[in-house]
Amino acid sequence: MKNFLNVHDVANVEELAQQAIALKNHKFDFKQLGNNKTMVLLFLNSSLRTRISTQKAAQNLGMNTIVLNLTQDSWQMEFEDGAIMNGTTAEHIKEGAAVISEYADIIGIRAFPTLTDKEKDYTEFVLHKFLENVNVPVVNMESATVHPLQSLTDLITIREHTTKSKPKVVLSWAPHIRSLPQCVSNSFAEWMNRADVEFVITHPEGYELDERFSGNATILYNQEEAFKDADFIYAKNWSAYAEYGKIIGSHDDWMITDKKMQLTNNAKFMHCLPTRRNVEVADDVLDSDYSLVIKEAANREIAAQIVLKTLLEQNV
Ligand code: SN0
Repeated sequence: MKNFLNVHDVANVEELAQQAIALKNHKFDFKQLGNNKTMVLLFLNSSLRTRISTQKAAQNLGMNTIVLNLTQDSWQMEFEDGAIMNGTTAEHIKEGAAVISEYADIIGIRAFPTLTDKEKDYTEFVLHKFLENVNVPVVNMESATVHPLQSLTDLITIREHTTKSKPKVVLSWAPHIRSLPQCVSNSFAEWMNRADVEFVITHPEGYELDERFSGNATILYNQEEAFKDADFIYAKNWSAYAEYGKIIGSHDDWMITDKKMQLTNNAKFMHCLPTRRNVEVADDVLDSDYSLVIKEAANREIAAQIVLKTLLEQNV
C-alpha cells in the first residue's frame, strides 16, 4: 500500500478488517515503528472523530502528530495552475504541499466536495493537487467522493457483531436539512461490494449514487421492503448525484425509527456520525441497545492504526 485513498489501495478488505481486529489487543506493541516519524493532519473541513482517532492511532504507533486547520490557521491556498495570485490566495499548493511534505512522513488530508462542481469533485481535484506535490504517503480523511477510514471501520464493526458469515447489510438514505456529500455512502457501497455480505441500498428516487460506487448492489425505492431480514441497517443522508448536490423534495418519512427497525431480523443500527437526532434518526434508535454508533466510532482508532501501520511498514 503506497497511499490510502480509496478501496482500490486495499488488496482484500476482509483481510484488512481482520488485521485491525487482531490489532485491538496489541495497540501499543508497535511503538518502535513510528519512532521519530511525524504525521501531519490537514483539515479543510470540520472533524471530531477523524481528528482524534487518527492522531490517537498515530500516537499508539509512536509517531508525533501535527494538526493544521488549513482554511483557518494557514495561508489561503491557491490550487489552480497558472493562477495570477493577485487576489485572496497567498500560497500556491505547489509550494504549500511540497513544504508540508518536507516535515511529514505521512500526510492525512480532509477535503470535502464543493457539491456545486461535479466534475471537479468526482475527479478529486483537491486531493490530486496534494498528491502531485508531496513525496510521502497520503491518507484520505474524507475527500470529495469517499471516506475510506470510515468504511474500513464499518466493515470491522460488522464483522465484530455478526453471527452470520454473510449478513444482510442495508444502506438506507435518511432525511437531513442540509446538502451533504455522497462520500460516506459511495465509500460504504464500494467496500460492501467487496465484502462477503448481501448488500442492499434503499433511497427515494433521484438519490441514485454514481454507479462506479454502487456497482451491482440491489437498489430498492421501498425502505420497508429493504429492511426485511436485514442484519445491519446503516443510515446516512446524502444529496443527489444526478441533480448534483440537490435536496429533492421532502422525505421526512424516511427517518429511521424503532418501528422500522422492528421490520428487520433484529438488526444492529449503524451511522458514521454526526447525526441530526429526530431528523435523520429517532431518539429511540440512537438510544437503543441495538445501536452500534459509539462502538463504531471507537473502531475508527484501530481502522486508522492498521492503515498507518501498513503504510509505515511498507513505505516509511
Ligand atoms: C459529513 C458528511 O460527509 O456527510 C461528514 C460525515 C463523517 N457530515 C456532515 O457534514 C454533517 C453536517 C451537518 O450539518 O449535520
